[in-house]
Amino acid sequence: MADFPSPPAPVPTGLDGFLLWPELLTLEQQKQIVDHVRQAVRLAPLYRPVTPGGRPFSVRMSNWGPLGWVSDKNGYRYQPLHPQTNQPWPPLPALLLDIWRATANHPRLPDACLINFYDAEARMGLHQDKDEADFSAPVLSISLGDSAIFRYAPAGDGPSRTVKLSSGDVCVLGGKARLARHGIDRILDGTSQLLPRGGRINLTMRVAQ
Ligand code: MD6
Ligand code: FE
Repeated sequence: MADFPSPPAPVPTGLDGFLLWPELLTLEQQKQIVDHVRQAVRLAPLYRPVTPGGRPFSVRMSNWGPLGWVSDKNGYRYQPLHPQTNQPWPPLPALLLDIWRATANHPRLPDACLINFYDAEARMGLHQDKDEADFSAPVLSISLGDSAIFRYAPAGDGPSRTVKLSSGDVCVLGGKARLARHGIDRILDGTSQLLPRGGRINLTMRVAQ
C-alpha cells in the first residue's frame, strides 16, 4: 500500500503549533475513510455520552484503537472497551496511521482515535484535550462532510479566533498549541455531498497512554 505523501507547508493559523492543511485529503481518500467509519460503527456503534455532570453531548461518538475516549458520570478517560457493547474498539485503519506518520512529526503511533459525528445542530464546547498521559505527542484531526466553524484560543489567556474546517482538512494541535482551547461553534448544514444524509465526521488521533 502506498504511503501517504509529504504534505505541503501548513497555512498560517496565528497559533504556534496549530498546523492546518486545507483539503489535504483527496475525495477518494475521504471516501475510503468514510467507508472505514461505516465499518467501525457497525462493530462499535455511535452512542451519545454524557458529561461528568450528566449532560448528554450533542455529538455522538465511537473510537478506534486499543484505547477509546469516553465520558460518563465517573469522568473523562480512555478505556479499552465500548461502554455499551463491552467489546474492544476496532483497530485503527492503516490509512489513518499513514496520515499520522506524514503529518504528526512524532515517533510514537496513536493508540486511540475518537470518532465524532455531528448532525446539523451538534456543537462542541471550548475544551482542552488533556486526558492523555504525555502532551509531547500532538492530537491530529481529520474533518469529513459538512464544514464547521472551529474556535481556538491559546492554552492560557488570550482571545479566541475561528477558522472554517471543511471536508478533507487535516489539522494538528501540537507543541505550544497542544493544550489550546478549542471547540465547534456550529455546523454549516448542506456544505458537502460526501455524506449522503449530511452531517460532519471528525476523527482525532491521540497517543493516550
Ligand atoms: C472537531 N476537534 O473538530 C473537534 N481536538 O470536531 C477537537 O476537539 C480537536 O480538532 C484536538 C485536536 C484537534 C481537534
Ligand atoms: Fe479536542
